[in-house]
Amino acid sequence: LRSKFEKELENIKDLSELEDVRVAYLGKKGSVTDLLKAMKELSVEDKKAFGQKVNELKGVVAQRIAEKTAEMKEKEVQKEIELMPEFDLSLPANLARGSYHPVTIVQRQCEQIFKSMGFTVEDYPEVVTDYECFESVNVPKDHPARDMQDTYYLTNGQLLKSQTSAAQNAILKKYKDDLINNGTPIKAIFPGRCFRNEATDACHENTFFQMEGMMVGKDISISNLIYFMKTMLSEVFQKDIKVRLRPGFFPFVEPGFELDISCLICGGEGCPSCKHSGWLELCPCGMIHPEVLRMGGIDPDEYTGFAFGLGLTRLVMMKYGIKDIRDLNGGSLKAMSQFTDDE
Ligand code: FA5
Repeated sequence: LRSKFEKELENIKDLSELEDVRVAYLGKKGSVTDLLKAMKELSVEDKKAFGQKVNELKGVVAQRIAEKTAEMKEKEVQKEIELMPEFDLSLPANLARGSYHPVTIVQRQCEQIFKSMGFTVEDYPEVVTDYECFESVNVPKDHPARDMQDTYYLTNGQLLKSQTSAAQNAILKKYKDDLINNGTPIKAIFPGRCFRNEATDACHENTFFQMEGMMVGKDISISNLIYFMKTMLSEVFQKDIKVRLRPGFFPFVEPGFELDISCLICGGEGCPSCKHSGWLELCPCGMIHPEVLRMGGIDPDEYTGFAFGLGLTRLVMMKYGIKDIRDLNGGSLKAMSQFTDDE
């Protein structure tokens, strides 16, 4: 049987023939298996000697098949290599590289700026509850301020985050113990994508990015807020930017402000990008409302803080002179590849 097997093995041309041979010898009805089955007819003494021989044979057959399999596979690879066209190593390589989206570039710059001032960078889901997005930031159900943002509600009762303020409550709760027990001020930024059912125009999209920031501690005041806003803007633009601060209403801050920047597309003359006003609403902000602190587990009689909600996508428009915000979601790889992160 062994020599018959060796002969058959020699004549094999490919892996499927090899598999046939394996089945013919080692399969359920294979010759070697048959020999093992026949053992039950033998006397106890014969069984021992015969069994040993058959098992040896089985081992050899299995090993030879494994060797042959490796040999055949190697041959197939060699054949494929021979069939391949020759490589021309002198051909120029395709050096086209992907690029970051300008929002990513500016978001990372902002993160670096705030990290260097001791802020942590937080991530937060895009699908949130009504409590996170509204109630926990002092916008109860039926509050008229809900009309300020046309929100996309999901059928399961959750919603697409319409503002990064949705993370305020969770972040206050995350760091409050460190504030209360160790006196470590809360300093966090949380960039994120927001969704609103807006009629779109040159400065409004239904999907856009904001970057929220918060600082809470003892004696935090409006001057801290103004300092961080100014530093961030001068670092991002690398030049002095004309800004104006005017009163603004948001239920989660008191007092609240609108921080506008002079439109860099038209130099403040008025154009579609700034709705012809010369100014662009960029970063509403204010002192965190006592109720918001309380809902975050922080005593407003002991601690104060500021919060801001930077319009990150609008900041990108201004930084790169992009006239229409919709171009940033247009999906043109060619347009987006102009921006590099070393600017
Ligand atoms: C808010 O979303 C507040 N949560 C911001 C805030 C946070 C205030 C903390 C106070 C304290 P508002 O809806 O104005 O506010 O949006 C903030 C900024 O996001 C705007 O100034 C603007 O720059 C940007 N923004 C708002 N809506 C759009 C939109 N549809 N398309 C592009 N950018 C937008």
